[in-house]
Amino acid sequence: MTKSIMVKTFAVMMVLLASVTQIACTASEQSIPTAVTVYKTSTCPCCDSWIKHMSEEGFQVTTEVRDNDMDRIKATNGVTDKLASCHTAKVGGYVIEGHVPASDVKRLLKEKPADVVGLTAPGMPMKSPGMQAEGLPPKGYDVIAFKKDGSTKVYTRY
Ligand SMILES: [Cu+2]
Repeated sequence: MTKSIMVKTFAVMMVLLASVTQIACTASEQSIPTAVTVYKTSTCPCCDSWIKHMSEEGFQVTTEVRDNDMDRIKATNGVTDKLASCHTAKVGGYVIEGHVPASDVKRLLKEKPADVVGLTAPGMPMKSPGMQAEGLPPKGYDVIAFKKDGSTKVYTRY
């Protein structure tokens, strides 16, 4: 009798342990930070603010200061003058130019469009993450997707 209760208790404990382990694994899979490399100049405070925004949104950001190399980095990543902003970032094989909200980067990485090179917020939109006070919503600009064939389309309108 006692032995049977012990066996049952042990079985219940194993089931509980298994489900706890499963929950823990699921949670850690979801929280693995996505690596982002950001190329910027040393004199760009708004780039640093965007990096902070991305870090807070769960990305693991590596910063590369390239004071004399930004034109070449943009050119080799398909960022034309018309598409250009301050910093240029690489994440999951995509190019992220300028003050693109983290939510758009997350959507891009989820959708994984094969024809898209990257996203850009051309220029320096005043109401974008990194350009305005923290926590305010993006407003008054478009995030543009630029494609392998050279075409562009509006990805998100703010
Ligand atoms: Cu900027």
